[in-house]
Amino acid sequence: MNPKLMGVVNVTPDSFSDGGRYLDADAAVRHGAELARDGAAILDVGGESTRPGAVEVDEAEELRRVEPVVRALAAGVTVSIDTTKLAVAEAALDAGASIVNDVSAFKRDPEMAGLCAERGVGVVLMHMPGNPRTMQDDPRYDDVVDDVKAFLAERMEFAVGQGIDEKRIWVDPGIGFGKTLEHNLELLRRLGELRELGRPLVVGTSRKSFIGKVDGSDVEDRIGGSIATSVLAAAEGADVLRVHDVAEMAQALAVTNAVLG
Ligand code: HH2
Repeated sequence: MNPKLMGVVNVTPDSFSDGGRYLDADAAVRHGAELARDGAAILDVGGESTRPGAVEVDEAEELRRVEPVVRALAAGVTVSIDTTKLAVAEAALDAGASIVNDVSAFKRDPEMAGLCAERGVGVVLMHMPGNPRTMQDDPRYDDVVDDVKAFLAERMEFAVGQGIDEKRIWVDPGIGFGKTLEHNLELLRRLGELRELGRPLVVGTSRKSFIGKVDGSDVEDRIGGSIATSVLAAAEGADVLRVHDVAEMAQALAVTNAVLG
């Protein structure tokens, strides 16, 4: 298994896992460069936390946070911009980003699809019911895997309808977004079913609260669970793993591959 690692660069004061650590642009750039050295093929730069209940960041502030970081990092590595806002995506693409990672799958700002089509960039469409403020209010599904798959198929159809080349779309089940512990575990267990969408799969379990729900761990103590779930996701066919701890993840994959031969 040879998934790409997408290293997380959060330029935020309030991200659930690393909020405030890289709010300063220089610190964020240094961190991103380190993740690239550790083996990240893509750096995912975000200026707004999407943790449950997070307050929405004003567009100008989000832009101010991410633009210099994208510009510096994109000079040496592939950068994706983690945003749901058209203006932020546009500025990040101007600064050198080549992938738009929209956790709302173009629902918050449908015009983002046109921008991505026009620029010919890659897009990540992720499943999230509603928005981060409301998504954890009693999430329910008939069958979580079938429902997520149908949602992603519909968003792919929308994106293609807006002129995006289907070959540029990656899909993501949105682990932790509007899901109970059991929903997250079932999605991971049956991840392979999402391959039927025919597009590369992005999976982000890193440091998320469902890990803490399994063993009571705090956010800074979830590397073991992050690695276990990411390796299992890769075995189920994940093509991109979105992780904070790139060096540890790269080692886990190298050793897994050595054992598997
Ligand atoms: N998870 C987070 C943010 N963006 N994008 C994709 N495609 N998939 C994910 O699973 C995903 C994502 C949440 O993690 P993090 O960035 O660490 O936290 P926060 O949103 O609080 O900044």
